[in-house]
Amino acid sequence: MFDALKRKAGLLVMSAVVTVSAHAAEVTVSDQYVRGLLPGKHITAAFMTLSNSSEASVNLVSASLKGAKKVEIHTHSHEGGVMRMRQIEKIEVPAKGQVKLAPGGLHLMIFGVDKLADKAEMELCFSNDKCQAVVLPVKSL
Ligand SMILES: [Cu+2]
Repeated sequence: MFDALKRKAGLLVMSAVVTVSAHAAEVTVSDQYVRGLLPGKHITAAFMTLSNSSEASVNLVSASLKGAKKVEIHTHSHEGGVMRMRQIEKIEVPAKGQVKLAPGGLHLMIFGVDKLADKAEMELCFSNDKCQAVVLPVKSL
């Protein structure tokens, strides 16, 4: 009887832990980098892969970079044969899927940055009200 109770308590604890970890980190960031500033420029862009391990899609809704005035979510689209950038409200990270931010496609446009060291600190905020800090190496082209 006592053993059975202990086993049951153990199972309850285990399932609680699993639930907590499933909610903790839904989006993971990989392959992230910021493009180094060109001489005299104050605008650059950040790229990364966002992976969602949860059963529900999550949107990236905002980002900020330490030392920069603002960060906008951008995409590229073809308009009359010309590639143009435009601002969008969010990037959807599909359930159990991933989305790549890469040159020529989705990116985080960084405005008003005077200098970049070899690493940049960014904060990403998601539609589930969670924000996470990401360190991005700076890559010069
Ligand atoms: Cu852009």
